[in-house]
Amino acid sequence: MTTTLSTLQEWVDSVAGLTKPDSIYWCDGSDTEYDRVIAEMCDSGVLKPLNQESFPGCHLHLSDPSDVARVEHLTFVCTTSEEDAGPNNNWMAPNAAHEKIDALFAGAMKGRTMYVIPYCMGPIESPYARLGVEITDSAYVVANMRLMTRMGKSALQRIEKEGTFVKGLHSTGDLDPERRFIMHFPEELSIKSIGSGYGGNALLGKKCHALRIASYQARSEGWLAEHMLIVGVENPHGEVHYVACAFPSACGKTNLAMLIPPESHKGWRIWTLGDDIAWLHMDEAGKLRAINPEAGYFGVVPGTNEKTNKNAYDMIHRSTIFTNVATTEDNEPWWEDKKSGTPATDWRGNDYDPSSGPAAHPNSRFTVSARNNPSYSALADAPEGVPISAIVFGGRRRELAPLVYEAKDWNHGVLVGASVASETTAANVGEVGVVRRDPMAMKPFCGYNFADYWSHWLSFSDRSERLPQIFHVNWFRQDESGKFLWPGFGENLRVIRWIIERCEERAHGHKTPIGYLPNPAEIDTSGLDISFETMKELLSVNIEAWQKEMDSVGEYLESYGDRLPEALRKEHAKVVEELRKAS
Ligand code: GTP
Ligand code: SPV
Ligand code: MN
Repeated sequence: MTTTLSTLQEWVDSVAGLTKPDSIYWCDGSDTEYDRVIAEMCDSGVLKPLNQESFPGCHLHLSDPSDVARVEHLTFVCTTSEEDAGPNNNWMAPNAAHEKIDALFAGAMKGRTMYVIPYCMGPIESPYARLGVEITDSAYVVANMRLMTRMGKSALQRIEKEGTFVKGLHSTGDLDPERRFIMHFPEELSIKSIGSGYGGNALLGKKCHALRIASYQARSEGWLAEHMLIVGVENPHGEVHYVACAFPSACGKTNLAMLIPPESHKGWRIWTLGDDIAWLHMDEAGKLRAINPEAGYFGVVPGTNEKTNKNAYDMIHRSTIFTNVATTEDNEPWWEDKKSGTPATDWRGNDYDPSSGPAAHPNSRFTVSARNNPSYSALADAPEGVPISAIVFGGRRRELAPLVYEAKDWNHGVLVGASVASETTAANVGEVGVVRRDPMAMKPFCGYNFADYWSHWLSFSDRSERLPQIFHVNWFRQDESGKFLWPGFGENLRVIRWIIERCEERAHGHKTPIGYLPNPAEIDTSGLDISFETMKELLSVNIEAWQKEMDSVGEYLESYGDRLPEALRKEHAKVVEELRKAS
């Protein structure tokens, strides 16, 4: 296979000239190709088959121990003007960045195969879908892209028809963290990534394209590319509301997207459309519609069990790639909180020794096709996407943030999103458990200046009166002993129900300075072992603590200087004033 599109052919030729691969292979996306690539990786030791009786079609990949997560400190947005990238991004001038990274790419594929992967982000027939081509020397990337995107022949056909595509160049390089860079050139629609084989750094269709490059494009074209799950919630009458939720990395998107309703919620059903990324477009009626640009999940493994997330637990028992989990004597994958089996070998491939840390890496991942998910919604393939009733922001906050509250209106909702803070997790290399600002859960992923991004969000209220209502949730409040106050997981449906009832104007709530909170009786706790005191604590607003929080939010917003939209400053001032009155 080659291509009739000369710009594509010329780019492939020039990359081959620079990287000097032994051979070039164009991916067609077929099952035969997938099976062959997997078999080749098993031969070379990159993959190991897991127990094929209990885990048919499942394989294990152990990465280099220094290459287990995203590397925000090595991730750059290379716009002509530094201001366009904003204080939220690392920046390098495009010419300097190309020079630096091309020097690392020179000869990087010697002795290796260069794979050309045409892919489509979004349903192949969707007007909202976007195209890309990733060139990589990693067979692991090929297999993952096959599971995560619509990849191969049909994507190439659309690329040849449209002529426009995002150019992504990736090489595993020598995995030396000193020679690792993830660079984005939004003005050129291109990405260059070297020195890492890890998901978010190497599967360029995902965070690099579908968020960083796409958010930049979305701004000038009037849509939104967001770090959001998309879920359909069906009530016992068969009515379905679609909800899009932005939580930071490793803060519960995959879990919420495929939750199993609690026993007490007979007749409720959950339909998964996406677990990580949503592209939101306004339709002619002024409704926001969402598509999931991805076709598979790259999910956190630890914590997944039959109680917390049975759908995920079941779906990763076949045709799944596991990265950096432990294994049992029987060669089954094992991870912390799996609740069955014992680890024999850890994620480094050593005999398991509890004194050397967790058996599975805390950021170990599964890669699996969305079609494996028992709660998969066929509408994930609908070209026009689904209408969104509610947008929900959230974070991992031991203290302060209540279980749920609703913003007063769209503009206040933008402030709520911009104020999101969350404890850092193992999804990025660095310290874990420190609270940092993560606006709209996009801190690592917004491809341009956050101040401009908030202006763009605010602009939607001028364009429609039928926008989704905006909420904030926090599943992660803890008591002094570190125990979670809220049971979470499937029980989160109880909170989602209130959110939907607000959208249907059926729940009253009460107004507080930070927004509308549920009246205690409005969250159904039937069948839950939770005290009235705990619910009261989860649904209270500590005025003094919130005054401090809003001071810190104000400082953060002001760090964006002149570009900070005045309307956001005004929303902040309004909340500060209401808190003052309430104190
Ligand atoms: P990314 O893929 O990194 O974007 O993460 P994500 O937002 O999809 O997070 P995910 O659903 O994988 O959850 C991350 C971790 O949080 C897992 O270990 C879960 O078990 C845990 N978790 C998810 N939901 C809840 C919840 O409601 N309560 C508690 N206590 N933990 C949760
Ligand atoms: C995240 O870190 O938010 C992920 C995993 O979803 S990665 O693809 O590595 O970005
Ligand atoms: Mn994510």
